[in-house]
Parts: sequence; C-alpha cells; structure tokens
Amino acid sequence: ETVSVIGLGYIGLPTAAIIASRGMNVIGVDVIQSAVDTINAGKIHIVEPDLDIVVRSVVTTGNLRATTTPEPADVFMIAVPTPFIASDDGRHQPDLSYIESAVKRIAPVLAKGNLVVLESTSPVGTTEKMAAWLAEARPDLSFPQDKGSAADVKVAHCPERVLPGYVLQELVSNDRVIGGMSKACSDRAVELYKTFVRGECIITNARTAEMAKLTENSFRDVNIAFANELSVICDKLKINVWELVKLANRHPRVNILNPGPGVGGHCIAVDPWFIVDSCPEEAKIIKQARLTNDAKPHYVVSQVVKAADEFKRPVVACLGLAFKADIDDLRESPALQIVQELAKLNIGEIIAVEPNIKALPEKLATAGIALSSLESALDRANVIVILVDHKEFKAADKTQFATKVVIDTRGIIG
Ligand code: SAJ
Repeated sequence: ETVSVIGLGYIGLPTAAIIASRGMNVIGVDVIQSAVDTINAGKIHIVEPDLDIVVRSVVTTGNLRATTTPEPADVFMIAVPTPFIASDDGRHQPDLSYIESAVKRIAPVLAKGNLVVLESTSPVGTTEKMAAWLAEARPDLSFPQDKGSAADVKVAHCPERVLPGYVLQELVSNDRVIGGMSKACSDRAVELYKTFVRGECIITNARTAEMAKLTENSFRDVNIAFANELSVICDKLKINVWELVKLANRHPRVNILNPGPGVGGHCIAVDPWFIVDSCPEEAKIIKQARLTNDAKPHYVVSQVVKAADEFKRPVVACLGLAFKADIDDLRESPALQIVQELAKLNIGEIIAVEPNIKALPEKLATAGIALSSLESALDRANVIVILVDHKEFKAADKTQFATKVVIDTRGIIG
C-alpha cells in the first residue's frame, strides 16, 4: 500500500516517517523545495526529538521519498497549516487556503478506491468542503456526500493530537478520533491508523471529529485562562498563585493548569477562534478565554515597567523566548512578544537569555537587545523576568535571584 502525506511540517513529517517505519511505501509531498531536498538527503528541517533518526532510517531503506508534485497513491493524508486571518474588527477567520490548494493538487491523481484523510485541525464543516472540492475537480469519480458508503473515494477527518516535543511517542500511543463521511470511510481510515497507532481508534462522524479536536484545545485554553485570571487576582490580593493552585488541586475533582505569561504556539491560541467564528453569539466563554490569555503578556509588560521604575539604571534580564519549555520554537511566543514590547518602551537595558537558540531573531537584535548566557545575565541584571520554565532556569541556583527584583511568570522559584 502506498500512502502519500501532503504537507511535511511538524505533523506531516513525523506521521510520514512513522508509517514508513512500519514498512509501507510513503510519498511525502511539500511545496517547499528545500524541505523536500533536506528530507531526501535523510535529514530534517524541523526540531523534534529523535525524528532525525527515524527519517534517516526510512529514507535509507527507500520507504520514504519526498517530492513537490503529487503522485498516485492508495491513501492521501493532508497535514497542512490552518491558521486564522485576524481583521481589525476583532474577527478571527479560519484560513482554509492551504487545504484547498492541497486538495486541488491531489485531485488529478486521485483514483477509485482511494482514501483521503484530513489531519489538519479544521473548523466544523471543512471535511465536507474538502469532499465538495474533490467532487468538483473529479466529476468522473463518486464521493461520500452523494454515494455514502458506496462512493469510489473515501473521505475522513482524523485530527492530529500530538504534543510538540513528544510527537513520536504520542503518534503511536494516543487514541485517535476517526470521523468518516460514511461508515465505509471510517472503517477504511481505522484500517490505516491501526497499522501504526497502539491507542484506540474511535469512530464518529466528520463534523464531530472536527469539533472534538477544537474542543480539546479550547478546554486547555479556557483552563489556562482561568489560571491566568487567578494569577492577576492573586497579585492584587497578595497571594502566591502557585501555592494556591497546588492547594486547590489537592481536591480530588479540581485540576487547574498553570498560569503563565500568555498562551502561545500554533494550536491552543488558534483553534478556539474556529469555534468562535462558527458560533459568535454562543461561544462566550471560549472567546473570553482567548481574550484573557492574549491580555496576559501586556499585564506582564506593565509589571516589568513598574519594577524597572525603581532603578536608576534598570538592567532587565528576560529568561526565555520560546513559546514553552525546552523547545527552540519562538513563533507565536508570548515571551518573545513581551521582550519586543519592552524593547519599544525604552525602559533600560534588556538582556535576553534563550539557551535553545544561537542567535536572536532580527527584530530583537536590531532593537538593541543582547543574547547572553544565564550566568552573565544574572550577574548584571537588577530585574529578572522569568518567561519560560526551561530546564536550565529550573536548575539554576536560586540564591542568585535573592538580591534582585524577580517577576516569575512560570512559578519556578516558588
Ligand atoms: N501553557 C500554560 N499553562 C499550562 C500549559 C500550557 O500557560 O499549564 C502555555 C504554554 O506555555 C504554551 C501554550 O500554553 O505557550 C500551549 O502549550 P501546550 O503545551 O498546552 O500545547 P501545544 O500548543 O504545544 O499542543 C497542543 C496540545 N493539545 C492539548 O494538550 C489539548 C497537543 O496535544 C495538540 O496536538 C496540539 O496542541 C495541536 O497540534 O493542536
């Protein structure tokens, strides 16, 4: 059986590699020539633990091959980005253009008996839209929206749910929600996933599968927003929010997540907007959680400004730029946003510490910010802002912080 994975990014590449490692023939397709070349050389263009080893091995055995042009296959798995487009009036509309163009590119090579799986996190109704685009492009084939289980081509939504940093384990061990557009579609998709998933494959319809994925990430966003709201309340009431959350979580039915400097990444801060965009009148809590989490970086900036005001020559060390612990990913990072805002405010010297990168992004470098080691930053700063709970910061000797003003957004000094 030949599986074609469309989109070789953070989800597509590990998925392609794992399936190839099970002995299947995998064709990876991406529009970026340099990514395709890197993979064909047995290397990777993204950061994910152990992925390089698996990719090198499956490229060497010939089970994985990358190309920029779609080729015929038995299964097509679509793993392309689904960002949002923010407008001035506060609307966040899903951008389905990557899915649309992927679908239009595979349509010419599609054949009777094929399965098309949408893995990308998508607003409710996208799988149906995808099937409609395919039907429009291939009037010679039948699709489940017209022919149900008897259709020539099977279509399903099986949303990815892997946590960056643990992708290879979670791809195999997580349960999967399988939303086929008909029973035959679901059964065919389960057959595929069973070849590499050890978790359970649970069948539902495509719309419920779409909503399930959005619900998982919205649940986390709402829970973190609750924690972030508590952190601001606790600052006002002079209570340590970390101790508070730990105590409350001792209750057998309470499980509050951690407050932080805001919510970043490409999933939790995006997906809830898809629900809000579908049901703007009804999705009140979900929308408020997004706004609360998006407001947190500004709150942290105001705390730092206040702290810096106490010094004649403020030297502010910002610990961490990534969007979460122990990764090098700075995209959509609240930590980066905070440092950028601080740089604009001219409050004094700003030093950034980020052990997972070698050079600062251009925007920060040109704003006069220096990248430094933890030791020299702790040595020189009078204000310390902990923005990411990287292992290096957690392991640091905390007595070094004692003589400074510390703003700890991650609760690592307790
Ligand atoms: N964060 C907090 N407090 C917490 C947990 C996280 O402030 O207690 C922040 C992080 O620092 C980060 C952001 O939230 O800025 C998101 O990080 P994350 O670790 O919660 O999630 P992601 O975006 O890396 O991955 C999520 C996962 N979803 C869930 O756990 C429900 C993952 O399983 C999904 O596959 C992924 O989104 C996705 O691709 O949708």
